[in-house]
Amino acid sequence: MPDLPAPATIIGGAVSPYVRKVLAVCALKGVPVTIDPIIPFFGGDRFTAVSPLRRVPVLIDDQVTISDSAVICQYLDERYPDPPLLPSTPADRARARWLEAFAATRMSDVIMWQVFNEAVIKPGIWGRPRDVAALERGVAEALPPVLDYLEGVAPAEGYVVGPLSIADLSVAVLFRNLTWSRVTLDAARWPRTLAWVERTVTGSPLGALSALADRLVRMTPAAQREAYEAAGIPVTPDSVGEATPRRGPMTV
Ligand SMILES: N[C@@H](CCC(=O)N[C@@H](CS)C(=O)NCC(=O)O)C(=O)O
Repeated sequence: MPDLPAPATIIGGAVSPYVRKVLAVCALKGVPVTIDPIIPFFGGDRFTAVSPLRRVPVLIDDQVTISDSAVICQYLDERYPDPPLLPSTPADRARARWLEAFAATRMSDVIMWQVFNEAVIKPGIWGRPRDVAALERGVAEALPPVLDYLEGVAPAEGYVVGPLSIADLSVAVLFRNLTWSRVTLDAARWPRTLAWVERTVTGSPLGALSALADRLVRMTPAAQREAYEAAGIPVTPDSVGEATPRRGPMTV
C-alpha cells in the first residue's frame, strides 16, 4: 500500500526562506500542512522542546518531530518519492546536494545573517539600530563572490541539474530575503542567476508562497494568521509562540 501523505504541522512563518522551502516541497508532494507561523525568536518553552536550536522550520507528523529544512526535505522525499527532489544519476544528485549545502552555509551566512539580520531583524525584533557600515560591507563585499559563484553554475535555461530539484529551491528561496532587505541586484552582472531564480520561483509553488510572504512581511503576527488562512494554508489553533522575544543558542 502506498504511504498516503500524513498531515504535517510546520512551525515557522513563510518569511523564513527555509520554511518557504519546506512548504514548497509539501505542496509539490501533496502533503497537507497546518502551520504555526511563529517568528523563531518568539518561541516559548514548547518551541525549545521541539527545536533544540530554537530555529524554524520544524516538521511534526505522525512519525517524526524534526528541524532543519534539508533534513525535513530529505525525509519528505524518502517517504513520498513522487515527484523526486533529486535528479537520477549519482553525479547529478551530488551536484544538487552540494548546491543545497552551499545555500545553507556561505550563502545563508551572507544573505540571512550579514544582510537580512542587519536590515530587518535587528531593528524589527530587537529594536536595535542597524549597523549601516556592516550592512553595506555585507552587500558590497561578501555578497558579490556568492553571486559570482552562482553565475558560474546557473543554467542558461531550465533548472540546474535536470528537472526542478532541491538545488533550485534551496538557492532561489534566499533571494526574496534580499529584496525585503532593500538590496537590488545588478541584472547585467548576474543575468543567468537572476533569470534562474525567477524561473524557479514562477515554475514552482514558491511563486504563491513568495507572494504571500511579500504581504506577511508587512503585517502584525495576528493579521498574518488570517493571511495564511486566506491563502489556503490552515493555521494551528494553538501556538508555541509567546509575546517576548529571546535569543536562541544559534542567534547571531
Ligand atoms: N539550516 C537551517 C537554518 C534555519 C534557520 O536559520 N532559521 C532561522 C529563521 S530564517 C531561525 O530560526 N533563526 C533563529 C535563530 O537562529 O535564533 C535550515 O535549513 O532549516
